[in-house]
Amino acid sequence: MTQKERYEAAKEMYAKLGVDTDAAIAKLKEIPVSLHCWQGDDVIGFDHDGPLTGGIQTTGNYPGKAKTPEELMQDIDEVLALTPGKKKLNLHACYAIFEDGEFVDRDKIEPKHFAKWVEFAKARNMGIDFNPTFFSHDKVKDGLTLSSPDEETRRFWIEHGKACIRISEYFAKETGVPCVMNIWTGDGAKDIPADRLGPRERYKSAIEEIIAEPHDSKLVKPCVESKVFGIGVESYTVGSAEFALSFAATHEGCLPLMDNGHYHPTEVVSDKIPALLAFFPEIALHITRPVRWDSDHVVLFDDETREMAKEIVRCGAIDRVNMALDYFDASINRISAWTVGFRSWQKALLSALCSPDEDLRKLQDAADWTELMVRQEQMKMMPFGDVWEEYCVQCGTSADAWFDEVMRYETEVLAKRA
Ligand code: RNT
Ligand code: ZN
Repeated sequence: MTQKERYEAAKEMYAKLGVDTDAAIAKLKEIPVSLHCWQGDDVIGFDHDGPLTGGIQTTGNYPGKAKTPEELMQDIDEVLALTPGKKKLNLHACYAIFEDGEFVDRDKIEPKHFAKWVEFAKARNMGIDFNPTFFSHDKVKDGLTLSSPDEETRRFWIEHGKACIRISEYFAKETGVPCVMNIWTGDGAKDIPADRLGPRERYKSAIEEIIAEPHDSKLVKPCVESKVFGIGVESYTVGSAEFALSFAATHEGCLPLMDNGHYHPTEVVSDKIPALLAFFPEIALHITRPVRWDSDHVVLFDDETREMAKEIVRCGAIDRVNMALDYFDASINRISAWTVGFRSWQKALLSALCSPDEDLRKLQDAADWTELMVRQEQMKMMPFGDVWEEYCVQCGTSADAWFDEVMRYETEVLAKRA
């Protein structure tokens, strides 16, 4: 059978269950997913020489990581060519591009330091999402930034956040696509604190100052990302789940951002998505793969990834959930890591779009849990691979031949890097 014949056969099987695979494919082509630039260089950026800090860690030293803006852009282009689907570009402030000999600290960065990224994104028809970088910097004092008791430290980071609001608005105006600006800090304590409220009160008013920076709320969507703990920050996290959720709930225009690596291991973000959708007009996600902790392994087409996509789709919330990838593996070929992760989320979305949700919901409402179980199990055996292949072909990529290209790129480009 040819690929087309296999797709036609699959389409017919799905149609018998009331699923229109052509419509699912067409829909997925419109869903923007934010591709994080930081898989390409192990979350380093271009504005400092020091190590990655803030309680996050990359492990591994696979050769060929991008060390300059040109290399990173070249690598992103490679990933764009290898992945189907609509993308936004997700940048961190530490990826500012300075002129030769120029250095501007994070409290003073300006839109012009991201002009090259705007040019890059526009030429590829992508919107841009943004993140102030509250880590890997010598102004992180005793593990704290926005919640620091030291006035000068806090001020520096508030100014950084405000500068990032201005840059986010610039991105939105230039690209014509709203910019999601995510605030995450690794602020916390390694050991048992004496004061858990003080840092949270300072964090709260600092974020309030940042989002008070004048901006058009249709163009800039500030988010707060929570976390349970970080490496070296095991006992106390200022921006905990309750803190971030309460902040977003009480501040108009501020979105809660859930990273599925940031909860206790038995909690699942798939269940939290509909809980938040009952209250927030929009939410944001960082899609990752936690292995025992917030390890940021490459996203796979695994059960929880699929479950998260299912919730977004069956809640009818595709337009209300801002989806971004967030993982960084330095132990394998980074282009392959990036590609596998992006493709996995695409697969999860496509498979969610190929589910007979209305029928399944009716079974639940009729309390027919017997048939519901049978139908849900039946869906797992459907010829989804043929639908996926058709989607890839329609998007001008291949379902599995992409890896040969990664290997060519490794030999001809990555291996030649210093
Ligand atoms: C860290 C958070 C945060 C970062 C990125 C680089 O635990 O997940 O989102 O991974 O901003
Ligand atoms: Zn995250």
